[in-house]
Amino acid sequence: EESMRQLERGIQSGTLCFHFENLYRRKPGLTLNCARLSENMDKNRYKDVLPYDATRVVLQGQEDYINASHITVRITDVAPPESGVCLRYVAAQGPLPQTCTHFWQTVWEQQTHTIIMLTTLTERGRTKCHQYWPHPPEVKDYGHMRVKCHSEECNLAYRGEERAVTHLQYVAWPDHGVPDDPSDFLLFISSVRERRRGEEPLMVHCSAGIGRTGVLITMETALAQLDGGQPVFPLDIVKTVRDQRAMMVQTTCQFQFVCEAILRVYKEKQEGSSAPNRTKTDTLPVSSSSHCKQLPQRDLQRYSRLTSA
Ligand code: PTR
Ligand code: PTR
Repeated sequence: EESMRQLERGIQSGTLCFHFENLYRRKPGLTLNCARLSENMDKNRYKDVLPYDATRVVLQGQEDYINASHITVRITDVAPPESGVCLRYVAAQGPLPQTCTHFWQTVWEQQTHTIIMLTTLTERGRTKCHQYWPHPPEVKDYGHMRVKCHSEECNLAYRGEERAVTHLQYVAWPDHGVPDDPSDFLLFISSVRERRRGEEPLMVHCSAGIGRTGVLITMETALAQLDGGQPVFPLDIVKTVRDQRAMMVQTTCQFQFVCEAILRVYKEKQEGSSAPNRTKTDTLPVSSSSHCKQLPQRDLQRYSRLTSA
């Protein structure tokens, strides 16, 4: 496939990374006014990582600001049926103590049933994300939301609707870096892809919501394009995503990692189709969540119950 030959040449010659480094980090002409309002500044974890006004998630009610962006990527033409024509995300920063309520409000209002967390709570002694879910067996209220761990079976006398939310956490990936094992990361992405329900957005966050979150979105998009028999141009994906949230995919290493992972999946697919009886003993991305469970030290899954009063 032509785009894959281009990709391989681009990786080898270094031109892809060169173009990546020359791509704008922020789309010119887009404003960040709401994020910069004085009453909203303490809702931003990093004052240099802000959502565009055009794509920010607007909360219902008076206080409508959260550092989160709607991201939609089109898989063009023929899409794999399970993922729809578009992949939708809400890309967010790791919640702060004062923004946990807004975070759960977003989960509720954007009707997302999956939260993907790509950071740990602390890295090298520094806080990267506030723990926004209750310690079991606690049940905790965040504004009008009540959150409890699914494994705690207690019957809540709480009016209103209840939804199950799955929380997938990848714990082996420090900020500014790349996952320490591409195979594990690809398995993690397969379990993310299994969570797709039509065009419901997935909630994705890390600490700033740009580096690791950008890598995950770029990777899932590329895999959906590969599955749909579409050409894959990683730089175009990054550009599309940066037009919706600035600075997505933060470092050249991260971009290079994505490019190599895409090429690897493509090659493994090709080998797989030319030798259909080959046993897959190595770590191919396969659509089975059971693999995820063999790697308890890398991913965590939590099932939470979210109720709205
Ligand atoms: N100080 C700038 C501002 O907020 O307007 C921040 C900024 C960051 C501006 C990145 C532009 C940026 O894109 P590039 O790195 O491509 O110039
Ligand atoms: N100003 C911070 C820094 O450069 O360290 C912002 C920042 C933090 C940017 C973390 C990206 C970060 O990584 P991620 O988006 O993967 O959490």
